Amino acid sequence: MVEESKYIWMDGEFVPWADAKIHILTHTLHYGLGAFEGIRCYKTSRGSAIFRLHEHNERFFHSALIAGIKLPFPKEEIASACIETIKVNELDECYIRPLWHIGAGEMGINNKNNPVHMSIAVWPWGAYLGDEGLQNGVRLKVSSITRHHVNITMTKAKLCGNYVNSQLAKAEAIELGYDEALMLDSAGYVAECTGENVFIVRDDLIKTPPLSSILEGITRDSVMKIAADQGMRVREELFTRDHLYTSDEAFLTGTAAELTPIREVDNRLVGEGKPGPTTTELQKLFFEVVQGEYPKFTGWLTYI
Ligand code: PPE
Repeated sequence: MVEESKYIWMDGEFVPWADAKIHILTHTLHYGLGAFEGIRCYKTSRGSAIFRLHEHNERFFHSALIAGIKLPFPKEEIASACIETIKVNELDECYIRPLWHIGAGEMGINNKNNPVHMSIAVWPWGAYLGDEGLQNGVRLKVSSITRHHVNITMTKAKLCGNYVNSQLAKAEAIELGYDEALMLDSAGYVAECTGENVFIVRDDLIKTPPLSSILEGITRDSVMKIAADQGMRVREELFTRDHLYTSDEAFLTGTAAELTPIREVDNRLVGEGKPGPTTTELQKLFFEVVQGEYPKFTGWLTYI
């Protein structure tokens, strides 16, 4: 169960957690067009700080732009509402979930006459794929479900409906006893997981799939920049599942999953079946960055 906080911001007001309800004819509930963000706020030695708030907020508004939806609040107000929501809930570390959705009004596919609502919920959220996964790596199964094609549902928007595809893949992987599903794109190349981007390390070269069919992950971008700053070689390139099987190391990135090592794919050990040196180093640096301990990237933190 999600750990309840005190208040949820809904259309400009703080509503007690238990009262944050919506109507059953909410358009998004029926037809899936809405979008969310996932952001983390970390405790640092100088107080709590939101990691890359500006970039998440930008993507939140881009999701609306892609969907052709006009949002009722300006970007600046949503950024300050994220900060205020953490403050009223008196949390020093949490996950932040902004969401816009289309409300009740008319029924039918046309959404143009229905109101658009915005909300921000926050709650404490530990290691997304478990503490054990974060430390020792997770086990993946290549999914029988193909990841989105760019021209079916556009993959750069974090649309609620896009996660039906993720849920089908996740359920299949969990039922088969794995931690997460690895999804291939419509051409058969490695795309991403149900809620994370994928990286491999091979002969001292770090590779991640290009932005063609995946979500433009903000953690992905952060890790690529941290690696480059460390003088590591990073390249965006399409690769196949067998290239992943035979890589030296592999890991996942995401706001919820942070930087989680991959120890096994389709019952084949990746490298030695435990987090490799590059993964371990990048994970350590990533946590330094989010805690404001890596001087070059302190600009990514918004202190609250
Ligand atoms: N791909 C997908 C499909 C995805 O959902 C996420 C985030 C990422 C990549 C990584 O993006 P970023 O967070 O910007 O690095 N998934 C969010 C949802 C998790 C959930 O279960 O809810 C997240 O990590 O917050």
